[in-house]
Amino acid sequence: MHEKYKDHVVDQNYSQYTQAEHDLWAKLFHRQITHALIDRVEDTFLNAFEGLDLPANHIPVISDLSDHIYSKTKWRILPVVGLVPDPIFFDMLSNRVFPTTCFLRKPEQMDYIQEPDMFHDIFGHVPLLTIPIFADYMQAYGQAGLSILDSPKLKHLARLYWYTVEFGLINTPKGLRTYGAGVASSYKETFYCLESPIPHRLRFNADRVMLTNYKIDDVQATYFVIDRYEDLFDLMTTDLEATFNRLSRLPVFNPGEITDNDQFI
Ligand code: HBI
Ligand code: FE
Repeated sequence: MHEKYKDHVVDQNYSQYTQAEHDLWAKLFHRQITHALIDRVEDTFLNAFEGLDLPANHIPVISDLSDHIYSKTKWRILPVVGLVPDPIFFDMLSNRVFPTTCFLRKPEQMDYIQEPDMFHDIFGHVPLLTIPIFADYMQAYGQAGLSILDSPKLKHLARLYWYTVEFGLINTPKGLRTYGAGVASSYKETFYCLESPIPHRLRFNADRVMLTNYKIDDVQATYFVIDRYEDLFDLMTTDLEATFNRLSRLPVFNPGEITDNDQFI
């Protein structure tokens, strides 16, 4: 089945990594686990992260990690060069395959990198793939995308991905927490998304999220808060075609815009 992705999948070529890159992985890793994750990421994410037993002091071997993930939720990760085209991305997700980059950011990008590198993909996305309900959501998300690939409606799904998989917040008995891969792998944003008075934090509303644009080059102006991961999976089981048709007739919102119907957290 992975044959069909052969034009996008590369060999990790583990020997390519320099000691300086392994050391940078270790620095990024230790900074997140000592200062950022505790009391900021949601417990299921934290348990999933700990269950992965990722190497702290050197870059992981993607194929070994993939076998570990497969044993948990039948997801696989395959090394790619960078962002893969949407049709491939959605097809991969629909087959429980996640494309992970295999380059590491430069030291000067330690605090922020715009495109996903392997620290973002492995430290941020991989734990989510081992949480059963989230693993199911990711596959259902991929299947939803396959059905609308060639239409502008794909923007609705891209916004949903951005405000949940990448930068989602969740209410928990212990208070507001994050679960997004983009947050969990970012030192600055792990604090910012929960503690800064600047961004808006709104109750998750599917229409509102799928109509809200986002900036890819900075922290979020708005975060959306869910109550349960099941709510995301359930959304994928609704009549999305009808939803996208309805949304395509409605105006979109700017990243930091607020409306009368917004419920602030
Ligand atoms: N490719 N490797 C990779 N990783 C992503 O997160 C990714 C992608 N291609 C497309 C994409 N994300 C976005 O279009 C999503 O919003 C769907
Ligand atoms: Fe990502």
